[in-house]
Amino acid sequence: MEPVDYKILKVNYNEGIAQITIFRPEVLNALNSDVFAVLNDALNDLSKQRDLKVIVITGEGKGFVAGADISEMAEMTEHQAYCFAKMGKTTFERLEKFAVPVIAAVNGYALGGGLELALACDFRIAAKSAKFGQPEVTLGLIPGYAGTQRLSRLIGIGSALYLILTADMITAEDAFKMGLVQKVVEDAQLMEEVMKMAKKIAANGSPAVNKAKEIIRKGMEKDFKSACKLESEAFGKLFDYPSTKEGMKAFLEKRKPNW
Ligand code: CO8
Repeated sequence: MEPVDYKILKVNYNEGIAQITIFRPEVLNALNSDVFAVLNDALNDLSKQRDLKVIVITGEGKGFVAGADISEMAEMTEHQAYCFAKMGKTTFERLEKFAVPVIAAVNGYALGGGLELALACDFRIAAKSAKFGQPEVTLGLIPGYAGTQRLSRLIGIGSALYLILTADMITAEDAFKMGLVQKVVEDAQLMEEVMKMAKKIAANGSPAVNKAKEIIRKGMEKDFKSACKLESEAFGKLFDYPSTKEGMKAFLEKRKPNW
């Protein structure tokens, strides 16, 4: 797939790894309706790429995403605010359910809707100088892209309440200690480290990787017994894929799998 330049969002594609960069550095990549529209276009295009393995999302400049666009929200009516929240929620849910893993490469401010975007990704790798927070209550708002729900499920109710009620902005190291990010790296190494990780994932059997994501996510919405049943069904289904046999055959023949 050729690089796509939507002006406010750019997509680069290389060997099954798509890098989506939100590109509104002048407002720290704040999310407005146009960003959601092109992000959906980009996801439509990517869903047609048969060799797609991993998506990486990042932001241009010193922000990952500093939240929903306050200048657009400030003028909204109740109905417009409802529709704006719904558009963001639907888009983030799409990322969460996307067939391949989605990694957030958090290069800078991940605030409000920006943190909610990172939460909808499968995991988060942060640059050392990145900052995290849910400042909505300082604006008289609450998180509106499922942040109240995803944050508490990810880091526990106490830490989620602390972050949302105080609106404290925390460092990448503190976010790591809370389990909000999975790894912190030097700023200059962020994309290199994330791409290394993406390549590692891409080198694994992709039906297995994608099934694991699907089952972990679906299982979180079920009780333990039903979730384990889902896992058994998925485990069985994988044996319909040639890559499953190839992975085990390659091990036994002491060679790399030829997926
Ligand atoms: N929306 C619009 N513009 C923004 C945003 C934003 N979220 N964040 C930053 N900007 C703009 C600034 O206004 C500034 O523009 P200008 O140059 O024209 O003055 C430019 O980006 C650069 O920002 P700063 O000069 O403020 O940069 P600093 O380095 O001094 O400060 C901060 C960086 C601390 C990140 C600061 O910009 C800030 O506090 N930003 C707002 C963060 C925030 O409150 N985010 C939450 C927004 S609310 C939200 O996300 C709700 C999500 C759910 C919505 C549900 C749908 C209705």
